[in-house]
Amino acid sequence: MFTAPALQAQLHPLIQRLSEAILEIWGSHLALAPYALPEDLGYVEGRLEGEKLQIENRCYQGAPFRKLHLELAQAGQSLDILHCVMFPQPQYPLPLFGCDIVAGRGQVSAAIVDLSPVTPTLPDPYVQELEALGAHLAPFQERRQLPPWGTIFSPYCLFIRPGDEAEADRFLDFARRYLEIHCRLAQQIPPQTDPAQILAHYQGQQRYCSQQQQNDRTRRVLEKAFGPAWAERYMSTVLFDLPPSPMPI
Ligand code: BLA
Repeated sequence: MFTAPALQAQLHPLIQRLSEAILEIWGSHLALAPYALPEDLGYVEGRLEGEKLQIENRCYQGAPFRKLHLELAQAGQSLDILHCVMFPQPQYPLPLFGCDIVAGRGQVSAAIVDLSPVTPTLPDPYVQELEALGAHLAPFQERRQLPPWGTIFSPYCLFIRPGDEAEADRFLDFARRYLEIHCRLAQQIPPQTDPAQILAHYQGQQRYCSQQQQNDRTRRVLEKAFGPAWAERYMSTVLFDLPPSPMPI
């Protein structure tokens, strides 16, 4: 189950190292089963400005997570992407772990990691651990500003353009720690039974997905390679699909 994705070896070293870390941490903390993506969307090829665009998806499920998704993509020499989101089952008040690394021509332009709340604030144990870790206060040469749809992210969101290898290493270290904290706490925090709370968690995830679907940068890459209808289907069924409603309508 944990063989390296075929694309991995060709990608920017930060993407290679983080994707290895994600698969390793998932495998050591969670009991994983495959999660079926739409059949034609596991591995995808298109063309982006004359170059081959390849997308490779890994998708699992394992309590308390509904869906664990790791995507690697490459467009010729010009664009390498890592995208990862962990969707909890809506009974849990757990945040969404999300990260994205975008590298163009060997240089990482965006590296973002967050534990994004589905409740007004993160559960207390997350706040304590993330405060102690201090990624939100750590010095980086270039912290990037969040786009307007980025209101979904927590105060601990780390969004940078790494200035050198030491900063890339530091980002990798923080991203691993966010993931380790999450895998540990997710198994300690109990599910809730109150339907109103479950619905609130579900709506929090819904909001996360609809905000992420407003990321024009992602949409534009997919539209250029595959057309607008395909991009819409991919963003709403593979990248940011909504869980089935926990409530009878
Ligand atoms: C930015 N995402 C980007 C950019 C590109 C992509 C090309 C612009 C790079 C830059 O600003 O330097 C492209 N990302 C993709 C593509 C996929 C992808 C094609 O994942 C998948 C096929 N995006 C996420 C997740 C987060 C995220 C989970 O998918 C955060 C947890 C964030 N990406 C994110 C943010 C930006 C970005 C905040 C900057 C957007 C902006 O500045 O407008």
